[in-house]
Amino acid sequence: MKAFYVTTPIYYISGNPHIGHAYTTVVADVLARTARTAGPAFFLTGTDEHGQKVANAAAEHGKTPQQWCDELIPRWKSLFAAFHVEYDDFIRTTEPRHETKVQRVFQRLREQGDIYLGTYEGWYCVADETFWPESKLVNRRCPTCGRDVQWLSEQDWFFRLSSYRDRLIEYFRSHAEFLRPRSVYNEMMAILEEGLEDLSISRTNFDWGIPIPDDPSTSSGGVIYVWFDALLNYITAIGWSEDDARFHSLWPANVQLIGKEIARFHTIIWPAILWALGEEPPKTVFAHGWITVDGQKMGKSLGNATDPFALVERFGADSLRYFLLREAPFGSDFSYSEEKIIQRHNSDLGNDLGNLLNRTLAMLRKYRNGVVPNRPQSSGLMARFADLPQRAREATLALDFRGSLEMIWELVTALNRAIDERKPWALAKEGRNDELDALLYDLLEGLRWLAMLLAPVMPERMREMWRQLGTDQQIDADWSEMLRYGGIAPGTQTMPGEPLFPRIELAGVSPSG
Ligand code: ME8
Repeated sequence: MKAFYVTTPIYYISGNPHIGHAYTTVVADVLARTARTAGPAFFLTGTDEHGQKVANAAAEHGKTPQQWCDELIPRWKSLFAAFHVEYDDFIRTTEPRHETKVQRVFQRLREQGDIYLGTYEGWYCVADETFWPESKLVNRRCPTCGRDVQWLSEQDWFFRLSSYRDRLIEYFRSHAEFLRPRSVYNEMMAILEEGLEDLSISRTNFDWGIPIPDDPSTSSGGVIYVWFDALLNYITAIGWSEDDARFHSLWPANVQLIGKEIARFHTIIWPAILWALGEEPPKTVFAHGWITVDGQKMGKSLGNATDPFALVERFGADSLRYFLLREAPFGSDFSYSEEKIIQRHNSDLGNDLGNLLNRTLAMLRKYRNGVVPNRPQSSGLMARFADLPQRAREATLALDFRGSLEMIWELVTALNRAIDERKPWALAKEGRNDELDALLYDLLEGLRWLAMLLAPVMPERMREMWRQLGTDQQIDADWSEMLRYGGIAPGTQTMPGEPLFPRIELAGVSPSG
C-alpha cells in the first residue's frame, strides 16, 4: 500500500528558525497524523545547507559552513520537538546519502543531454539563491526580497528547462490539483506562457556545494547550484536510484507544502527535473501564504521574526498549532498577533472545549462517582455526527484545515448545548436516572471522539484529555475502528485533572515582533 507522503521545504540554515518555519512543519505534521488515522504515512523535513547564503552566514560567525550547520541543527530539531512535530525523516543536504545521489542525477542528465555547458551572464540574488533576467529586476533589485543583486558572468552547466515548457503548460491544464491555491497556479501559468529559459545549475565563484562530478571532456570545476541540489532531497531521502521498492511505495508525494515565494522552483523547475529522470511530478504542491507582521512577510532577514521558543513557553505548543490552522483559510496570508492567539486560546479552547470536559467530568463525579454509566437508552445526541470523522479527515487531507476544525467544533457546540438545554442537574433532582445516564454517556462518548479527532492538531493536550477520560484505548488508532458509537466502556473510571487550557490574561501582553 502506498503511504501518504508529505514534505516541507528544507530550510536554509543561515540563522535561527522562526514561527514561519514552524508553521509549514506543523501543517505537515497535522497532515501526516491525520493520514495515519486511515493508513501509512511518511513525513519528511530537513535543512538546506549548501549555497552562498549559508556560506556567508558561517563566514560572518568565523566558522566553516559545515561547523556552522552542525552547530545549528540541534536548534532546528528542538524547535520542531517543542511544537510536537514528529517527522519520519530529517534530511540534511550535506549527508552522503543525498550528495551521492545528486551527483548521480547530474551525471545521468548530462549523459542524456538534458544538461549542457554554456555561458551565464546575469544577475543573482544571494538571499533567495535565485538568478534573475534583467527584465525582472525591480529598481535594479531582487523582485522577491528587494535586496541588491550581483552580476555573474561564468561558464556554467545548464539544465534544458525551456524544452519542458509545452509539457508543463499541458500538465498544468490537465492537472488542476497539481498546484494550489488557484492564485499561485495563475501566477505560474503566466510565467510559463511568457516563456522559459534554460537554468544555470552550476556555480564557480564559490565552493560550498556538491562538486560537479568529473567530466573528462571539460575542465570546468565548480559546485551544483543550491536549488538543483535542494529540490532533489524529496527523492534522495526515500531511496531514489537505490531502493526502488521503497521509493515507489512513497513517490509521487501526495502533498508538497511550500511557502508561495518558492512556487516557481517547485512547480516549474521540479517537475521538469523529475520528467528528465523519468519520474512523475508530485500529486499536489500547495503554496501557502505568509505570516505577516505589519503587512510584511515575517522573516529572518527583515528582523521582524518572533522567537518561536518564547511563544511555546507563553501559549503552549498545542494552542499555537490550533491557532495556526484555525486562524486563516490555508493559502491566505495572515497577520501574526498575540491578541489573536490569546483570543483563540481563551474562547475556542478554554471556554468551548476545556470547560466541556471539566463540566462533564464534574457532573459525572457528582452523580455517578466519576464512573461511565451504562446506556439504558439513546440520548440521540451523537446520531448526526456518525460521518463526522470521515468528513473531517477528508477536509484535512484536502488541506481545508479551518473547515475541518469548524466541523469538529459543531460537535463541541452540540455537547455544550445539550448540557445547557437538558440540564443534567434537573434530571438528577427529578430522579430521571435513565435519561441522566444516557446523556452523561453521550457526553463522554462525544468527548472521546473529540480527543481522537483533535489529536492530530493538539497531540499533547488531547492525550491529557484522553487520560482524564480514563480510557485505556490508543488515541492514535485507526478512526474507522475506533470512532464508532459506543466505544467508551461503561464502568470506566474517569480521572478529572487540571484545566486543559488555563485562561491567559491579555494584560501584560508585550507588543508582537
Ligand atoms: O526557501 N510565513 O528555505 P527558507 C509562512 N531552502 N511561512 C514561512 C514564513 C512566513 N513568514 N517564513 C518562512 C528556502 N516560511 C529553501 C527551500 S526546498 C527544496 C528549499 C516557511 O529557510 C515557508 O514554508 O527560506 C517557506 O517556503 C520556507 O519557510 C522558506 O524557508
